[in-house]
Amino acid sequence: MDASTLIKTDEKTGSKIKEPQECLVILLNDDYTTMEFVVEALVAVFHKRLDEAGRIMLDVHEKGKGVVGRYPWDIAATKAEQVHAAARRDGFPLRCALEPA
Ligand code: TYC
Repeated sequence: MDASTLIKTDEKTGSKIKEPQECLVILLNDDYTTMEFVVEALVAVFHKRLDEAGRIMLDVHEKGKGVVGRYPWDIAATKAEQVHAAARRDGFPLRCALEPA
């Protein structure tokens, strides 16, 4: 077992199941959010350096989506919500998705 999985016992079958403890935050491209806003969000919410934030933003812009980072589920959900709230506030449709690491 690595540090990203938690062994739990299935209540019905008694079998051991592995539950992912961490997840990836995936940033999704759209046609409306400004590049500047995305870079600022990556710096403010994910504490990326400016050069790294710019690289992630451009990668997502070109490929459609990209990994921002790997976090425990609750921290990832909070960060995604912070991005969504800031985007809503500024009228942008920017979205993040979470997926098991
Ligand atoms: N595609 C956007 C634009 O051209 C920029 C953008 C990049 C938006 C990354 C979202 O996750 C994103 N203004």
